[in-house]
Amino acid sequence: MTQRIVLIGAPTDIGAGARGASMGPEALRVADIKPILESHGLSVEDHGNLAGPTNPWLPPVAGYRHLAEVIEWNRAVHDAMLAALQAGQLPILLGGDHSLAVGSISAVARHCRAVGKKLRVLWLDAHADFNTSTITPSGNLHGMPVACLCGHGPAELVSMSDQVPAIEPWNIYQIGIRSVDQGEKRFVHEMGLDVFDMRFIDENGMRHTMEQALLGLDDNTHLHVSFDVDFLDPEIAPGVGTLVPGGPTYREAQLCMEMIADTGRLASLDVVELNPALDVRNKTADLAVDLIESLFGKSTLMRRS
Ligand code: 6HN
Ligand code: MN
Ligand code: MN
Ligand code: MN
Repeated sequence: MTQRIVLIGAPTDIGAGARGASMGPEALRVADIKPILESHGLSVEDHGNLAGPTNPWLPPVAGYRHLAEVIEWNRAVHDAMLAALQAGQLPILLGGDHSLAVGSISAVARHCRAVGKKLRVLWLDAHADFNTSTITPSGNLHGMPVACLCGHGPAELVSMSDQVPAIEPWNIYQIGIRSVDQGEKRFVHEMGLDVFDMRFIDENGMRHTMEQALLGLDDNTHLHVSFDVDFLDPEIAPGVGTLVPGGPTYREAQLCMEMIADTGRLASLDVVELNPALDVRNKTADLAVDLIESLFGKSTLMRRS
């Protein structure tokens, strides 16, 4: 059966600390995400962009910046992702900043419970995104989606799925982490998240890291990948708002995507935090699309099976 991919654009930087991720969906289209995936025999429908409030660019209030607007955007994302999943499609969320993963993964978790599937989330990111209003250094909600999904955050975001918490911490595996705030670090340990940080990848290699992160997947597992483009080393991916040195190289990132593709379990995807205002001739968008190609099995064409 051909996978039917649906592209869902969410052009907003409402949860970020820099403006510009709102242009992410268009940059990915300019990088030919649709024809490139189609060139591998995949069926791809572009549903265009969701609508939501503009960015008022105000300071945080009670530990949250733009909370009302973040909630509104996430409701739109949740509904669009859920509709695609219910139609048997494979949704790709074109962000937008990473706060949108609350709506996206809340919908995926809701769908998995409805159809009796197990959920595994791979969180590819330089950051743990596990802050709360009391420990955040910035008030930016893109630093909080994982905490929200695990039940810690504003009620409207925490209760976006059919159940609180939307996901259990042991269903989420973080890869590439290298920038975690002080209070956030304690909270990550307390909640028992599986974190494959850059130290782990340095010591064990990407291959062993991915073998661990993909261990135990079966026919009944829905694999969701939340791909924050700042996962990648800034040398190869400058077009993001929060550059953290020491990320995966081009080859390491390719291997990560290829090993996910090999499982055949990928069922939904977020591509977030791409910031064209900070990019160089759309190079980071081109790279993101190149990696997404691998995520959908490009390299298997070069191998004998
Ligand atoms: N992202 N930990 C920092 C904060 O402000 O909470 C950075 C978060 C970055 C979030 O890149 O998705
Ligand atoms: Mn992130
Ligand atoms: Mn990040
Ligand atoms: Mn390519």
